[in-house]
This record gives sequence, structure tokens and C-alpha cells, in this order.
Amino acid sequence: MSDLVQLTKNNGIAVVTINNPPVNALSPGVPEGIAVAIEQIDKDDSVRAAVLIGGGKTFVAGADIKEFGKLTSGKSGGGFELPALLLKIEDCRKPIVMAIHGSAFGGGLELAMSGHYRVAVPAAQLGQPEVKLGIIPGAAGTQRLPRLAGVAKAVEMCADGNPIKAVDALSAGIIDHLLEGDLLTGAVAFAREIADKAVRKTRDRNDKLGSPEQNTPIFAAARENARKKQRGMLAPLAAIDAVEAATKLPFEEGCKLERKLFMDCLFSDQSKALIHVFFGEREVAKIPDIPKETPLIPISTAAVVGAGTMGGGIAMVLANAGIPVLLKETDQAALDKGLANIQKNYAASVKRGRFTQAFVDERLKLIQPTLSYDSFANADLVIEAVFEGMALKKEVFAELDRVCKPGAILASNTSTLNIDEIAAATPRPQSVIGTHFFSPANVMRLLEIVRGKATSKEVIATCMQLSKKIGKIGVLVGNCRGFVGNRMFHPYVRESIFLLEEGASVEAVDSAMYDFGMAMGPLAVGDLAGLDVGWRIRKEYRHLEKPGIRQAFAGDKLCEIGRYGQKTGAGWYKYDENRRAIPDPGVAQLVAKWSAEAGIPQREISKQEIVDRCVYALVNEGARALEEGYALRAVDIDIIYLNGYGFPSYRGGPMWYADTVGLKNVYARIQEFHKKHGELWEPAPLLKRLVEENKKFTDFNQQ
Ligand code: 3H9
Repeated sequence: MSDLVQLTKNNGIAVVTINNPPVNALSPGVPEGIAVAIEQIDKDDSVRAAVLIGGGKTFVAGADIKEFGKLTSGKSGGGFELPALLLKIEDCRKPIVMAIHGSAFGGGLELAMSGHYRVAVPAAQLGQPEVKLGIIPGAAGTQRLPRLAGVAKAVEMCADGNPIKAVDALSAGIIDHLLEGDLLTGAVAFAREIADKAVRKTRDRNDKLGSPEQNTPIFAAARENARKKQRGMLAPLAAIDAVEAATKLPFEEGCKLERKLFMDCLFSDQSKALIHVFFGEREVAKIPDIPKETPLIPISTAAVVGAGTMGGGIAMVLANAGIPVLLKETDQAALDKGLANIQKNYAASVKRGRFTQAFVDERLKLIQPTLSYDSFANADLVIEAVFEGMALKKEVFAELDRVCKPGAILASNTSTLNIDEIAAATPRPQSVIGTHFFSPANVMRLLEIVRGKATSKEVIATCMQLSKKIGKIGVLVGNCRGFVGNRMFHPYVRESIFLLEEGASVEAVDSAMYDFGMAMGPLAVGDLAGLDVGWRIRKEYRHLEKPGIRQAFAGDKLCEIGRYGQKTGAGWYKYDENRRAIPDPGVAQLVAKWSAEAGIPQREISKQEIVDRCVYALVNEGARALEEGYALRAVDIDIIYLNGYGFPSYRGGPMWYADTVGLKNVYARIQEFHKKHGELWEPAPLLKRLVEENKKFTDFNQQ
């Protein structure tokens, strides 16, 4: 037996323990170890029943995801013999009790379902999250789960990929018993109780598989739901097909179909992209020059300056994590408005079932409104979220320096301004950092953490850790104009407007990008965020623009006639009273007129050109940000775009997407745009270099 799996015996009950920290993934050696243990249990007459348990803090989090990459890149010959192992367990003559704590995910749940009984602690979670990796369960999960939980539950779990709690698993029939107290002791006692009963094979339990009349509407609804909620993703539909097979084919045939679908998904670009995202989300937490042991600053109380949309959202995020927060405004009316907004947002969350009223009541108590800086001396962290203007920010930071205790973190939520300049308004720049939340702050998962040149490692490490605590994904970026996300977003939006000025319609641009997978088209995003925001920033920075370079003018001209977007009822689109977008032919006429005045020839523009111009504008600027060291790794950019800008996760992020298309192809297309559209399309030096070296963005890591 391997070190990864131990077999012990306790008075007639065998205990098989998997020890593959941190999550007991089914890495090479684990399935083999379990197989040997099962063979011994089967032939040992002194064993009456067995318990299989995970060592450490979890049962089994699934197959080892790292192995998938090796398999699809041909670096490993496979070895995914999990289905055969699960049949061996199911065929064992002694009853096997699966004892679950932590998570039983993916192959972990499939392993658990091959046992004859399952017991779990209340905090355990069970799920088939494979679709989130672009695959489907590959070890008969789609065949055994409907046999235990019924078709509707199995379809939901396999297609959505969301885990369920042990108590729900009990009522669904996936587990047999909830155990309070010590899991192993309880599981061994349970095993003694059922030791002499006949074994029940999950694969033979057909009573929950339903009839075609019952199942047809379930599958139809699941497919509709998947097409809507997981737009563009292949795996959820494949998972539904596989569960449907369980209702139509004998177990063995169903397994064959599942395996084929699993393999198709595994070798798809979508799965490779989503696996990149899985590891990327963990990678961004690792900062090369900040060791894990860096001391953290305890954050027990916080304060937010500014109760506008962003400030209010940030206060909610902190309160939701249990951190008491002062919320400061300059006058009562603004404070009341901010609080009313917070209450409205919480009420909407209760209505949607995201929070209970009791939870909201507790959180509201944690938000303390104030008009003064008086209590700021206690705050461990202050986040400034006032109007975006350097002079005002400097004033606030000078004041914060006067009132805050030494060592308090002074953060700015600026999305564009220079953090070092803000930090210079205080004599403690080491405590100043950017925490760029995305709107709405209580919903969007991204937190860009902006490192100033003096920001201390403790402050950075604390903010990275805080991002986890408040349910965000923190990505560390350098201090350049627009940081990483908005710096790249600028040329993306610029291209979308250039395309309009060259003859594409608003709807054509937005629908091309929506069909590419973006959550919204770039022009609809502009209307949502307010076209005046970019207009003001452009005015502030106009003196920095190089003369003679083409500028996108249509958005600014819309602002000049008062069309700021949703908030004024009109921008690129018109809006009804429910803020529903309505195409506005007047905009096409206006843009055509302005373009004619500017002498821009009009032409037919293909969907492919729209996608290439917008996405490669992101990629080219991303390459510059990467080479200049403002992003640590290409994957950091990907995680920013997936979590802050609605880039489709199944494309892995802009840099991964470029790698998938092939940097040679991307470079050639950018050169073509450069020739046609001039200097703004000059290829990033890093892109050129990687093409010459036959490398990818993923091969490039800033040190
Ligand atoms: C599958 O099972 C297919 C089957 O149908 C079989 C087909 C034949 N593999 O998330 P954390 C690493 S597909 C390899 O920070 P937490 C992770 O990268 C699989 N590594 O901890 C990290 O490494 P590092 C289906 C894995 O406590 C470390 O473990 N299962 C795996 O916040 C700690 O992870 C899933 O999709 C893995 N399966 O959360 C479950 N899982 O420290 C994926 C984790 O070097 N996992 N690692 O950065 C999770 O959802 C979370 O990790 C879990 C723990 C909730 C378990």
C-alpha cells in the first residue's frame, strides 16, 4: 500500500484513510492505494465492514486537476482508472461506509457514491463542480447521482456545479446519516450497525430514475437554464446529456457515453481555459517578493470616507465580513442618501434570497454613519471613496494622516489617479495603498490592489488577505495610469468607438462582443457606467495625449449633447423607465454626420473585425502592462478581466485567449491594424519578442 492510503483494523471494522494533503485529491497513487486496501478488506475474513475517510480537513476534493493538463498535453499517458476502482468498491462483499467531512467534490463524490453507505458531518459539502472546469463528471457521477438523488437534483448538481450542504444531501438521499461529533468514531459505530447487512450497490438502484414523462420537462428546463446562465459553455449541456443517458441506458452503456463526453470536454479549449482560471485564481495570491510569513496588520475596525455608490458598497462589503465600519460624509443629506442606498441594496438581497433579514439587521448595526473624523483614531483600515479628483484626494489623505493612528492602512479607491501622488500628501507613504473596487462593490468579485513605490509589504500582505476575507479576489498591480484593468479597457473602448466612426452600428459592435462571450458589449457598459466619467477623465488628461494621434470623438460628442448613458435616459442607446436599452437610429445618424465632418470613410465591418479590434486592443495593452511590470504575470491580467470586466471565463482571459489563438496570428493581425490605423496599433515589444522566441504569454513571468 502507498503512503497516500493507510489501512488499519479496529475490532472487525477496517479503516481506509487517504492522506494526500492539502485536499486529498485523487493523484496518482491514491486510487491504486485504495484498490489494494479494498482487495485486502474483501479477502480478510476478520473484517465485517469498512470505513473510508479522508485524513486532515477534508474527504476528497476530486481528481487531481494538475493531471488533466499533463494528459491533454501528452505529458502523461492517462491512468484515470477511477471508474474501474469504483466498480471494485461497489462489488466488495463487505459494506463500505464513506465518512465525509470538508468536501466531497467531483471524483470525491463519485468515490463516495460507490460506497454502500455515506455518513457526513453537518459542515460537509458535496458537489459535482466539474463543469466549472469545463468538463463533466468522468467516473460515473452522472450515472450514480440520479440513482441516489433523483434526476432533477442530479441534473442541477452536474449542470450548475454548485455544492450542496450535508443536510440537503441527506434529504436528497445522497447520504444516509448525519453525524455530530467525531466523524471517525461515529462512522465506525455506524459501520458496526450495518456490518452484517447485505451490500447495496448504487448502480443497481434504479427506482429514482423516473419515467420519460417525468424527465422530459426536467431536461428541457435544465438545457434552457444552462443556455441562459452558462451562455457559451459546452460542459453544462454535455453534463445534462450524460444524466439523461442514465435514464435511458443501462448503467454500463450510460458510463460509456459519459466517458466519451468527458473526454470531448477535457480536450476542449474551454476546459483548458477554465483549468487555467482555477489555478490562476490561486496563483494571483502569491506575490514573489512577499513571503507567506509576512506579518499581517490585524483589521478589527474600518472606516470609509464617502457614502456615494462606491463608498456605500465598500462599507457593505466590510460589514458583510463582520468588520465594524464608520461611514463618513460631509453633510447629512449625502449621508442619508448613502444609507438609504445601502438599505435598498440589502433589501434587494433579502428579496433575492441571498441574505436573511436577520443577517442584514446585524450587518446594518456594523455600519456607523458619521459626519466627522472623530472616531477614525480607532480604525485599522480607512478606505477613501470620494469624488475622483487629485486635489480632493490629497486633502482627505492629509486629514487622515492627522486623525489616524500610526500603522493604520490608508487606502484609496481611486480607479485612475496616481497612488504615489496621493501618498505624498502624508508623511507615511508606506501605509498608503490603492484598493480599487469595481462597481457595484458589493457584487463584483475583483479587487485591484495598487502598490505604491513606498507601500510596505505588511500593508500589501494584509490587503491581499483582506480581499479573501471579504469574498473578493485580490490582484496586485503596479501604479500606472488606469492601473492594469482600466489601462487596458481604454484602448478596448477606443476601438469600439473607432469602429462606429468607421461605419459599424452600436448594435453590431455590442452584439459581436456579446456573442464572443462578454457579459455586455463595450458601448452598453459605457452607458451603464456613465459616458461622462470617461469624458471627464479624458479632459483631465488631454494635455498628455500625443498630438496628431487619432482620438475617438463620438462618445465625447454624445456627452456634449447631454447623453451620459442610462442615468440621463440616453447614451449609445435610449432607455425606458426600467432602464431597458432601446436601439436609437438617431445615434447612427449623428455618428455618420460627425464622421463625415472628420472625413472618415464609411465601410462594411465584419463581426470578426469587431472582435479582433476590441480583443487585440486589450491584448496589446496587456502585453505592455506585463512587460513594464505593472502586472506580475499574464494570468493576473486574465483574472482581472474575468472578475472585473465580464470577459468569458471559458476563454481564460485575454492573454490566455491570445495564447490559444496563437501569438503569431495575433501579432500578424495587430501588424495589419498598425498598417491600416496607425501608431495606436504599434505592436507591444513583448508580443513581438515572444513571437520571435516562439513562446506564449504564459511562458513570461515578471520577476
Ligand atoms: C474531477 O474530480 C473529475 C472527476 O469526475 C474524475 C474524472 C475521472 N486537484 O482552493 P484552495 C489545490 S475534477 C489538484 O486554496 P480551500 C489548490 O490548487 C475535480 N489540486 O483551498 C491549492 O494549491 P496551492 C473536481 C487541487 O481550502 C490547494 O489545493 N473538484 C485540487 O480554499 C488548496 O486549495 C474540484 O473542482 C484538485 N482537485 O478550498 C474541486 N483542489 O496551495 C476543486 C485544490 O498550491 N477544489 N487543489 O495554491 C476546490 O474547490 C477547493 O480547493 C476546495 C478547498 C473547496 C476543495
